[in-house]
Amino acid sequence: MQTTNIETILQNPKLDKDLKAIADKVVAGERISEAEGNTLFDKGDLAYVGALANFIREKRHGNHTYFNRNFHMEPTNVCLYTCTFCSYSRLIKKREEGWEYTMDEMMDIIKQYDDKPVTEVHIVGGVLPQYDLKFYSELFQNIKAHRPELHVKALTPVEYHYIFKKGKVSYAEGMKMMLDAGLDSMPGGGAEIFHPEIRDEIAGGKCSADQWLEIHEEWHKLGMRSNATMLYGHIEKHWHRIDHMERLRKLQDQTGGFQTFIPLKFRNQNNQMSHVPESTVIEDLRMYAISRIYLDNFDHIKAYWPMISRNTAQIALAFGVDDIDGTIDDTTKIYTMAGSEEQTPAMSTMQLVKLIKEVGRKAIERDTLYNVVKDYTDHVFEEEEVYRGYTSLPVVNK
Ligand code: V47
Ligand code: SF4
Repeated sequence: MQTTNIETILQNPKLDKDLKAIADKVVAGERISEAEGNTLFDKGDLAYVGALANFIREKRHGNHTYFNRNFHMEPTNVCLYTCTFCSYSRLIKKREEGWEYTMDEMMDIIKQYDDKPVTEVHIVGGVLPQYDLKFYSELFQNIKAHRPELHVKALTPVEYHYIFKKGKVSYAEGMKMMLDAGLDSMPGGGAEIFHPEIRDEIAGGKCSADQWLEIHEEWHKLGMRSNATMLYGHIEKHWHRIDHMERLRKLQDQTGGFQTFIPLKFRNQNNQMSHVPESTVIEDLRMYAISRIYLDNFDHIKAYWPMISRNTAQIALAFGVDDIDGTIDDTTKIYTMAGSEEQTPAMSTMQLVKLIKEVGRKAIERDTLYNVVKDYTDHVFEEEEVYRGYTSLPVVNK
């Protein structure tokens, strides 16, 4: 897909003067201010923000578009917190309808991937007392003992804050314990919207913005990497989004530990916010573009395809996005429960590569830390590869 060229934007004599000043800064590689971030939301139409974002994306990554081969594992879909946007919290009252895996059951899931060329397991789920510091330390150790090269990307500050408090250890001590147990990186979840005006209403009770940021900071201090998300498109205003990204940009200036920013589109099925309409595709693309422009110290912007559909993910590659997560193999149902179009979120490597190439980008398989695993530019898929494990596994459990 072809976006408006940045030269066309710059040469437009009718361009608003504030937007012209922002475009000049972007071309010069300068950082925009919080006020200018808000101006982008107020005045920047899709063609304008898309042109700026694509300029930055191509300057940083050319046509490269990254994905990895991963699978998701969720210890439980029951949670004692009551975030209003989440389909898990309602299950605490009807616990028997959910699942709570034991250590053996979780290791069984890991083992189902033994002959598959996945490089990462992404572990995230609800918060329950039995999943404590001891449980997760043992889980990480067991995964590493079984498959040392599998990258463990696990849990968010929501779980860490809970288990460290319960285990009476500081954030710094706790993160060191996780590192020693085998944790390789931290995914970006649990961030939602940082500003208390919104956070208290939709995610009251779980870790605060400062606690979320502090746990990432401790992790970065150990020399380790993590991601950051933002749940947008519900009751927040545009300035809350800029405030959220500003807090991330500040921490990133200090630590440099974030790899990727992932705007997560709010989906309204099966939760207490079903009355809140979802954002339009235009708004989703503007969100990707503005995050690419604002977060000048983040290397990557990711579109999480199960939440926005494959078509929107494809278009997003022209609006600042350079990463579309992975083959995923979601063994559970968090995204389907929240209203994702994807009934069984899994794409084969072949499908992902095709999706990227169809819009004229280069498909690059990466590992979690963005080391290149394979450049698919000239790769022609042989039929046998489909059977050798380049496809995804079917859904393996409940
Ligand atoms: O924190 C929950 C979100 C997140 C809904 O780091 C919802 O690579 C939309 O963080 N509508 C967890 N979103 C997922 C996550 C993630 C996903 C993919 C990649 C990475 C990464 C991280 O899911 C939660 C919450 O913000 N979520 N309910 C919903 N109704
Ligand atoms: Fe629990 Fe996370 Fe859902 Fe909140 S978003 S209810 S913390 S699983």
